[in-house]
Amino acid sequence: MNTILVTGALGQIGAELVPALRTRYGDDRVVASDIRIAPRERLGRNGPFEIVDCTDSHQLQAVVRKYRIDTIYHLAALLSAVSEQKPQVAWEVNVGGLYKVLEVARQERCAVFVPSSIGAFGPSTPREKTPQDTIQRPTTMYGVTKVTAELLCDYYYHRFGVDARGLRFPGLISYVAPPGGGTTDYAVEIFYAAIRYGRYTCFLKGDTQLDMMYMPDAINAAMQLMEADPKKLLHRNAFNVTAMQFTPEVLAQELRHHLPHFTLDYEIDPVRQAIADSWPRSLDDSAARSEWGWQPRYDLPAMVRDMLSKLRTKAETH
Ligand code: NAD
Ligand code: AKB
Repeated sequence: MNTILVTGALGQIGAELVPALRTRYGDDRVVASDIRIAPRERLGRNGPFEIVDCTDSHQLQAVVRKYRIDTIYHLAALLSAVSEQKPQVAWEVNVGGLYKVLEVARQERCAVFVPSSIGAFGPSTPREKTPQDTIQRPTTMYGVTKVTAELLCDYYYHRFGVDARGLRFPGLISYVAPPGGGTTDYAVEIFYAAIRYGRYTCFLKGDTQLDMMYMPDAINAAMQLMEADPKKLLHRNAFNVTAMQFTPEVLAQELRHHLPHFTLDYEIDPVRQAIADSWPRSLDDSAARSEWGWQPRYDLPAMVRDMLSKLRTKAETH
């Protein structure tokens, strides 16, 4: 029976992963944790919540022992744009924190889920249909930490037998919690602005194509990988996964099917544009499909339809 700790649980992914894990395994078997205090209406209500700084091994170990944790979903990290603003902190949290988590997992015999990102690739990586195994020379601190994290997870599996698994997520689109400071955040902000103001000013150029995924698919992917038969996993860690590719212009066109007067203009942020220009335009996720049956449910039209409907319901109930 799984007893799970989620670090960074108050972020964009954790806000939806924790309820999904609690539905599957039971409220008391999923301990949400973050360096911040949970807002009253959020995760603490239906199950345990603990303050845990992932860079503090004593805090990690105490919680793992207190609840007899056997699986850690390690979400605590700084995203790409914030990592460029604070590269030293990004290294400390993204690499230092992961190292502490893997050490506790080794000592307490836990499995670990670690999300990587399309940010683990760089300008010398093939940008179209980026293969599972290819050149990884990222030029951002976020990317440097993600490649390091992928290597550390592989090392802990091969050297110590820690069952560390992971996915390279594309940009994630969701309506429960706001994104935490990434390059793909425009693809979430645009929905709030479209509904509220009928217009959005985008910080990436209109023809910047990136891989994207709707959050329900991302949550399913993480849980499905952690439940996958280990004998079938040739890679185990850092699987490419994707669901759709679009540019800001293409997303705006799709939004106009529902909001015909929506307008999009641009104020380019050179830092985030440079990050986006160094990332793949599309991923090849055939290894995930063949090794553990990955298949997304939402394409662009289905995602846009569902986002607009969920955000309208959210606006009516607040
Ligand atoms: P987020 O920024 O929304 O949330 C991260 C959470 O970590 C925050 O709640 C923050 O308070 C917490 N945190 C920060 N420092 C901490 C520390 N020292 N100890 C404990 N908690 C700390 O991030 P997210 O979008 O939920 O992403 C989670 C993971 O998924 C990250 O590894 C990220 O790189 C990866 N990822 C996310 C996306 C995406 O589009 N959201 C895409 C690819 C990969
Ligand atoms: C970011 O833009 O930093 C994240 C990611 C793709 O890793 N959304």
